[in-house]
Amino acid sequence: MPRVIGHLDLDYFYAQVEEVEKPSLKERPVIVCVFSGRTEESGVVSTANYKAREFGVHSGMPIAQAKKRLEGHDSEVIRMDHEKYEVVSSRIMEELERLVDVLEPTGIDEAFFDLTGSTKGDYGEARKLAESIKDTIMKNERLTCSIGIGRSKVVAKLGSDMAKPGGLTVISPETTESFLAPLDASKLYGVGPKTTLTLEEIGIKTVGELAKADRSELEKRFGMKFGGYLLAAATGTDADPVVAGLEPTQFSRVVTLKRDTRDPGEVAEQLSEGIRYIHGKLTSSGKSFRTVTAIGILTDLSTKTRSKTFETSVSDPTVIRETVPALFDELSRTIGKDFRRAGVRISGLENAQDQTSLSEFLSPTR
Ligand code: DCP
Ligand code: CA
Ligand code: CA
Repeated sequence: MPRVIGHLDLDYFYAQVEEVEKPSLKERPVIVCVFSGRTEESGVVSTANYKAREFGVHSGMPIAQAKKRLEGHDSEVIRMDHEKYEVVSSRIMEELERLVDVLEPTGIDEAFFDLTGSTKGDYGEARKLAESIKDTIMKNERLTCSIGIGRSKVVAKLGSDMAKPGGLTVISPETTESFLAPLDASKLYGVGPKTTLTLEEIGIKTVGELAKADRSELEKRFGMKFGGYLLAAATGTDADPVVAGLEPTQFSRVVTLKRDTRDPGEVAEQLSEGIRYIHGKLTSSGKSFRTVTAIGILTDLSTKTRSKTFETSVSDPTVIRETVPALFDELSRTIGKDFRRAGVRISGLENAQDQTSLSEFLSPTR
């Protein structure tokens, strides 16, 4: 049975999350930026929506340069809010985990998955499943993504790259060779500028040419391991399995407050449901935790945190409810500004084999 491997990548992720929060942005060029703080404009573009990309703006570009390119085009500059994207990302990953046989997240906005078992190697079935995954993400999060399906990770990744934005590329085992052959070898996962140059030196430009290359020649140039990988990648026979994602290391929830406030009680109250969600995650995963963090996003959109770490790991989730107001109380005293958004994170997760009794964490350390 051929393997059925998928790769999913969310489109212009940070910027698309911002568009969902403020739909009028969809009509305008948007750049999400990381400000270094040195001068008002210093920093880089983290990502840009496709409207902004039309003007040549891209990830990693200095903010000043991006602004120049977007001058007169009614663009929006947004400060990167990593917590926010993390929260959306973990929700999507959890949902995906239910929809596929095995999920291997490889970044904040992407994951490999395996559908071999549930499709019994049927690529028509795989197409339907991939479409329903796209529909689910659209329905739940209003976000578009790109998916590639193929018989190996390398092929699946090429498929999702090619499908960008918003598409689906299904490369069945029968069409893999003809799909790969005309592509530039530099498109293959793991083939950077240096490898591309060396390949060109031995007369290889396309994946088809690489697939026909002499194994010993590749091994001589690139070493046994990477040489072998190149040949496998070029023939769509790289055998790397999809490995279930790492154990979660944290659970978090961030909400936008009904009104800006610095009252810890009011903040804790509005985080009630988020805390309940975290309780649920703790119980269902059988984890205990060491650290509770209060996350405050202020009216100037800066993020401030305050945490408390317990000496022993805690499995009683009511501790979160007790700790959060105190942490927000401390936070609000130091910042002198209102919170616009607020969140809770628990981390230092461990498997809760032995239940820690309440008395054991009554003397917390900082
Ligand atoms: N990112 C970043 N700095 C970079 C590249 C990316 O901060 N140099 C962040 C912002 C992106 C996210 O990581 O939204 C995901 O990166 P991708 O490379 O997948 O790029 P995008 O999702 O933004 O766009 P695409 O539609 O091309 O996938
Ligand atoms: Ca992406
Ligand atoms: Ca990505």
